[in-house]
Amino acid sequence: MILFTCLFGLDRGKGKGKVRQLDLERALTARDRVGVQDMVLLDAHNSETAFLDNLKKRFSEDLIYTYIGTLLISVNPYKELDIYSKRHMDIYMVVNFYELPPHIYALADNAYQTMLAESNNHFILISGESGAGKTEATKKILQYYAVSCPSSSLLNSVRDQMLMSNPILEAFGNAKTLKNDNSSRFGKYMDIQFDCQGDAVGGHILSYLLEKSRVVHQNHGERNFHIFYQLLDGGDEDLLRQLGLGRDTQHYNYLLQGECAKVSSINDRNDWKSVKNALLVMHFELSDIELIGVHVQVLTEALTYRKIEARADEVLCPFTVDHAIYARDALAKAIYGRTFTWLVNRINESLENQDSTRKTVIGLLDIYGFEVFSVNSFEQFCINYCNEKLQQLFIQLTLKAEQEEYEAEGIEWEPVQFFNNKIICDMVEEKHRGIISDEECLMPGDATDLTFLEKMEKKMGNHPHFITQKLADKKTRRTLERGDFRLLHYAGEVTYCVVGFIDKNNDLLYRHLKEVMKQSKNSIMQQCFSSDEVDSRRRPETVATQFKNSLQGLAEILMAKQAWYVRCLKSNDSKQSGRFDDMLVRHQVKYLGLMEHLRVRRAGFAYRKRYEDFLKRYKPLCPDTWPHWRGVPAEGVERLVQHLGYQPDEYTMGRTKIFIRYARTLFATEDAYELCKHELVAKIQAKYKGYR
Ligand code: AOV
Ligand code: MG
Repeated sequence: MILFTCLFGLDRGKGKGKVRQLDLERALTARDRVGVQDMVLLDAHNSETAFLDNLKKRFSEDLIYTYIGTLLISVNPYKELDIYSKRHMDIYMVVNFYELPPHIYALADNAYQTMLAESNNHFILISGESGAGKTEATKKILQYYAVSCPSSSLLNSVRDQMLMSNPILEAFGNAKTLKNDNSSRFGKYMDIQFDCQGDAVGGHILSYLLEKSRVVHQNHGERNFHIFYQLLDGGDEDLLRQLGLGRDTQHYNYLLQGECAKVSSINDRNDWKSVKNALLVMHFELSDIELIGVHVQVLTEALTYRKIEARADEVLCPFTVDHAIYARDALAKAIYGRTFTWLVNRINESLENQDSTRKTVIGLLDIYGFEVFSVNSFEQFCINYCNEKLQQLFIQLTLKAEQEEYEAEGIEWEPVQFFNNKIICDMVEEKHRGIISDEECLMPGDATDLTFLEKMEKKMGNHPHFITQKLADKKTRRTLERGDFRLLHYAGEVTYCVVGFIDKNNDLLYRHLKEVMKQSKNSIMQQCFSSDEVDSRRRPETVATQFKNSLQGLAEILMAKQAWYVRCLKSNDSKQSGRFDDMLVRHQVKYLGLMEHLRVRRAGFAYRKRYEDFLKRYKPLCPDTWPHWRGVPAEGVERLVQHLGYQPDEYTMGRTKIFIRYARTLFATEDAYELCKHELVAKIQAKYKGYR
């Protein structure tokens, strides 16, 4: 019954015996072909092979989504699927989670409906390695909210702006890497604010550590940020002339290092149009009306560094060429990074909701995924550490919290073992002992990359997740170059080259460059380089420490909200549609802890509600408890579920909450509640008629 409901979304309780029989047969045949849509329903639920088979079966039928309870797995199809139309949105809006094939819209809708019913805050954590589909998933969710939530024409502009913030930030913050043609090079957390009617009324974006070094250097096969190529390809002649730019990317050292200015999957010219349009919708209008268009202004800023290169050189005349190049690069990075921050602030101003009525939010988290290249540097270290933190958050919120809750509620429970990556997070961030404790980098003068490495060796020589050349023989057979260190991350081993660590971590900009920038006639630059900073003699915190603190802040924001998870899996490493690489997927399933999650889910309970809340909502369903139950809430709940005919295996009573094993049980109760509500309303209406 569950199965057939799940597969075909048929109405519960409808239909005649014979028809149902046929449907069941159909369902069983279909199950063979398309697998089960919730891993919890797998027969061999302990088997990783069965788990993978199910994913693969579904993938080959273009069914990229599969649940583990309420967690959504998404396998990147690397092709456009016809499952994201308005029609699809409409269907998912009105039907229960389990009654239709799994979908990102179903998860989005579930979070939204829960937010409305319980007036609390939520977030959707979208994770997976580079190229797995996080950014695409985020966009789909945002579109769902923008298109399908109730609307009043007044608010439409907020929605448009929310949607439009995307192409702008992607243009400035994404780039082609070897892993992904549209790889996010910054972390993004976006709150969507809803009023009590469920209207999207505002938003706010937090951005995390942009990979600035890309502005001045790209590895072979990679590009600078999209915006540069878009501008050169799509910008009209006047604009380019005004900026003193030519179309040919070959003229620009900052754009040609990767030797792949043209990417087949990317149409820079069209993207430029979208970005331009988005900037218009976002009202990028500055006060000076002589200026041609807002967008031009902004982009001029983003690109000013070209002009300033010359200025920097002038200022740095007495320096050696290397020094000048270094200073120029540092300035270019600073300008780009600060302009990006300015851009995010500017977008936040347009998304801001002014009125002070109570709002609830759904947060969307889309960060850069775990990545390993042939050479990995400080940037990969930060990105992978960030993923480590998110995995830790996931573990804390699901595997750990879930099991601890059963224990606290006195429910009989066989603990499920899992790898806790806290040990790796600690290794990175522990005070004095961790990799990014600040002392090394802030040591004036004599700290070099190699002394930094030596210090790490001393501190972490015995750590099971840390290896350098000196220690390599003891711990592993694989050789390491001098100057490399290897971390055993939750998602796999990564060898980092220490060269450049100290410099990138300090991220210093010559003081006089800041002064020059402060004097810029350009108002954005003036905002980016404030007097306070130039005048201040205080040494700023290192990049890694700032990043650590901002991630800590993020974790706190998230912990205060109810979590939903999308786990994105990469189907293959060559961006090919229809190819399901078993080894690759198996590896991801393993390190993401999906089997453990399933185990906890299966042995555990899909839903739980505090006795008071359960009773409050459902007491109209039982004459014993309606309208005023007098007695302990737990007893009231017991009567209520007896009356509803819950079977012993369907629920259990904890200290403060009722735990319901299957989603279908709760859905049936919820349906009964809806029916009862309607009957009640009809009764009241009838009575009212009688009075007239
Ligand atoms: P990521 O965000 O997880 O990587 P993306 O969301 O950018 O990965 O996805 C990479 C590419 O995979 C996209 O550009 C699409 O071509 C394809 N893709 C992903 N999801 C879908 C989908 N649902 N349907 C069709 N194609 C899809 V990174 O930002 O690199 O960590 O830093
Ligand atoms: Mg991304």
